[in-house]
Amino acid sequence: MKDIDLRIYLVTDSTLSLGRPLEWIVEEAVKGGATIVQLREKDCSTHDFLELAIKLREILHKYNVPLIINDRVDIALASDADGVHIGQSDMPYAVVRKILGSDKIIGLSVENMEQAHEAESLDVDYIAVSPVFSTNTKTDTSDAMGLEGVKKVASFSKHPIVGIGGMNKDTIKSVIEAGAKGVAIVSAIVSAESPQSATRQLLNLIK
Ligand code: TZP
Ligand code: MG
Repeated sequence: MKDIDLRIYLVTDSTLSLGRPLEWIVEEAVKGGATIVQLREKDCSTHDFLELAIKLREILHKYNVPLIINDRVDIALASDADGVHIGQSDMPYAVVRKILGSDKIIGLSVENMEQAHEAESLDVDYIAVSPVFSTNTKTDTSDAMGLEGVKKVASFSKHPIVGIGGMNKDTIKSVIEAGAKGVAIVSAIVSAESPQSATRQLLNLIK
């Protein structure tokens, strides 16, 4: 098993960055203690997505923080990112693993108990319980799994768990107490006035 620090897992969203450059948001968050970063841009051309991935990889490697690419295996390969995060309707895990090889990180979102059980047969590096709480950031989700969902999955899963959806200063401690190794956060960092101090505060809550 790879040793990945999942504690504060920043997930990007340019549309929520209040006009500030993504590179700045990411570097600030990392200075505040973000432990892993996922580039997740839904309205971005392939050209711009790759350019961003290459820029972020450069920044993150200075800090020794892994870069994960949402969905796009081709972008991950082209930017030499550290891994890919896939959802249930993306390229299947086995195919992604075959393309990326054993050293890269692959994370998988699970949206219900059945999917969490299915993930037991896969060598994914972590699973994301998605969403833990409903959130305005992503509204086309399955029903929220809640803290009970995190607890249940943690009770049988061999995989490290991150919680995603509604992760903020009021919720993250309980998600970690429910058995998650980390929390994947969009708006509470990306839209914060100071992404650096927001991240530092969040990390302190679960240290
Ligand atoms: N997947 C499930 S919920 C979500 C994603 C990408 C968005 C989480 O955003 P926020 O702002 O941290 O609730
Ligand atoms: Mg996806």
